[in-house]
Amino acid sequence: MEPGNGGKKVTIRSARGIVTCPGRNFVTLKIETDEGVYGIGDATLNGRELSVASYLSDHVIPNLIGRDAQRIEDIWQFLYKGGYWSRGVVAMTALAAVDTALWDIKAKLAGMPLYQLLGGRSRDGVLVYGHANGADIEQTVDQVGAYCDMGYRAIRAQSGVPGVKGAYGVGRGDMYYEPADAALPTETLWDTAAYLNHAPKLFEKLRDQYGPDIELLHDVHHRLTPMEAARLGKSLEPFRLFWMEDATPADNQEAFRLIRQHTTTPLAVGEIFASIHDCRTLIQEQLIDYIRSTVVHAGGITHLRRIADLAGLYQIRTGCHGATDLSPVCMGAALHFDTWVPNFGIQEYMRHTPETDEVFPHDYHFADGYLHAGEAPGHGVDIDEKLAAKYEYEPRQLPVARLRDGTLWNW
Ligand code: GCO
Ligand code: MG
Repeated sequence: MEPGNGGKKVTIRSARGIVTCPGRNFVTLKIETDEGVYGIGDATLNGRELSVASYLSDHVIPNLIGRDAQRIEDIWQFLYKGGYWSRGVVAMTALAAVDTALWDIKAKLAGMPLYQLLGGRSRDGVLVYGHANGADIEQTVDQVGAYCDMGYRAIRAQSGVPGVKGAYGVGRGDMYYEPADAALPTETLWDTAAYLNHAPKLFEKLRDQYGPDIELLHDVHHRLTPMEAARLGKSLEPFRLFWMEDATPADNQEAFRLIRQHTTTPLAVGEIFASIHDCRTLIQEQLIDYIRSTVVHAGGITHLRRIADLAGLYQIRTGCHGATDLSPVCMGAALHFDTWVPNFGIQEYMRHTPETDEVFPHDYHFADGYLHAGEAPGHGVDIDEKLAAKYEYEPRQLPVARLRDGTLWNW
């Protein structure tokens, strides 16, 4: 197939969702064309994987067969407007998978890495942040040191909170963090007072130990009210965080006005957003500094570019979500996006396990605190279907959190 192909139709011949569980569940959409070129997209929604798999097989794939794979925008609009009930995260994750697979195909047909097709390289490497966590401050401080030794220039730090069982972000073991740990939600405890008392001590210790230069990040994970978040932001100002993430639930975007009035600690939000409408106020009122939306949950490359362009008008930078429940396919596509996007901030990089990496061979690599997308045509990630078939789906859901009096809280 010569690049460009003179506008000849490239027909979608077949498409299928592939569910696999190499230690955790992933859903991958594979779209095949009559030219023998195929593309893949991540369709994983942690704890709701089968909902997206059935949305794809029941409602999306029948609409793809026979269409021209090159008509990415038209297919995006067809699936978005044609879905009618458009903006839910299941529909947008399914749409994202289609979009990612079609961009993969188009770049392969053009014979170039996806970032070239988007507009070429804007940076030599993609700054990433790793995840240091520990049962207490001491362990977490040691883990930050281990990530410094691995060459990370930016590190998220999460530690256990005295008296709080199952504090967010503290993994089992020191490398991989996977919160979806049971078929039904694990109940965890939350205690805001204990947390607000504890968090500043962690970052004071980190600055004492590692000095002012290493970039430190923290994820509050939706746990605080706006004024509590303002208080935490103020208490962390002496320790110069790169960002304080998900400080309060962003269902009410205007809540961030309250935080903004009280603290200069940079704010990041958006990993659970499914469309530009979920963050329009946050962006247009400059209530945040980084938008966390990513390829797999926010409508794919096509929609994420629109979010990034809006954010760029307000000097807000990207900070794509990149936890282990986003597959290497999403990571690969995100890295090409990150390599191009002008208002790039940082990319989350939670390493996948060796089993996962085996199922999803890829050409991106880590070096000296940066991830580098490969030069293979497309987004550079594939799926080994035979190997994937060996890992049966396992029912898993994300935890819930309760306060000490039993009140159901934000996890
Ligand atoms: C992050 C996220 C994750 C989520 C997970 C949910 O900042 O990486 O908050 O830790 O909890 O992606 O599936
Ligand atoms: Mg987060």
